[in-house]
Amino acid sequence: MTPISRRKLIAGGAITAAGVAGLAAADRIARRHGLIPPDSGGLYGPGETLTYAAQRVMGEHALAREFPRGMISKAPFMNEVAPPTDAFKKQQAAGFRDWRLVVDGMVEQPLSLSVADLQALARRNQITEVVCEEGWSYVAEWIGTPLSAVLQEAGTLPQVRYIVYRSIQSDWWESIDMADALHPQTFLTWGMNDGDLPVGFGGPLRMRVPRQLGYKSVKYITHLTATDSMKKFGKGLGSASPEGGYAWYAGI
Ligand SMILES: Nc1nc2c(c(=O)[nH]1)N[C@H]1C(S)=C(S)[C@@H](COP(=O)(O)O)O[C@H]1N2
Ligand SMILES: [Mo]
Repeated sequence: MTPISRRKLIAGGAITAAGVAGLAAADRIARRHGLIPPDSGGLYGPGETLTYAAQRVMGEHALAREFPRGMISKAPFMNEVAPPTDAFKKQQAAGFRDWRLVVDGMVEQPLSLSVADLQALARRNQITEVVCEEGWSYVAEWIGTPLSAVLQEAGTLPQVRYIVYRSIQSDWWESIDMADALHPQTFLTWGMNDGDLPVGFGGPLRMRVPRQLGYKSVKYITHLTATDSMKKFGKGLGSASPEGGYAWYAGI
């Protein structure tokens, strides 16, 4: 991605000018620099492009807020998910020994990793907030393997622009751009608050993208795909969220 200065964006009117003219200018500048989200063609396209481009220009490397240990929520809100299938329960009974994360697409070396493989690769922790678009949030410690370590292991090709991640729930899949995929706080999480990641919170493996809304933090991750285009995934809008009316880019 071409680095573009904040000044250039302001000069182009993206930040200062409100309204349709501003949006059109932002759209032009964003296109020139490749800062177009996959859902830019939809109803809210120009707005989505403005949000994404402005966030990327001003804060590609910004960190999500981390909290002191004393602020970890005592009763974190567990969002309801579909009841686990028999196949999942069988895996759970076996301690998720057979759980595999497949890494494929535009990589030098496709991978199939167990949770233990991930733990051996790298382990980090962060105390960050899950923020749901419905208005609630909680703080927890997340322990996991930075996604960047997995991508480095697989060797993503230079033309890769997005990492697609899928779960055992076919309607819960997402993608992020490389700025978020390589961001130090983006984790494949297998631990929470000093223990294993509970099933209700996405165990044995959950994506944590603390710079975006909770729906980007998909539970029960099984599959990563590196790609240069989102056109061939689902309806081509980047993830399941825009198909249901939510933004692909959900920065907070
Ligand atoms: N596989 C899967 N991942 C999911 C969801 C889901 O229903 N299924 N819900 C998402 C939404 S909308 C939010 S806000 C968070 C909620 O996380 P929590 O259960 O830890 O509170 O998980 C996200 N990840
Ligand atoms: Mo949510």
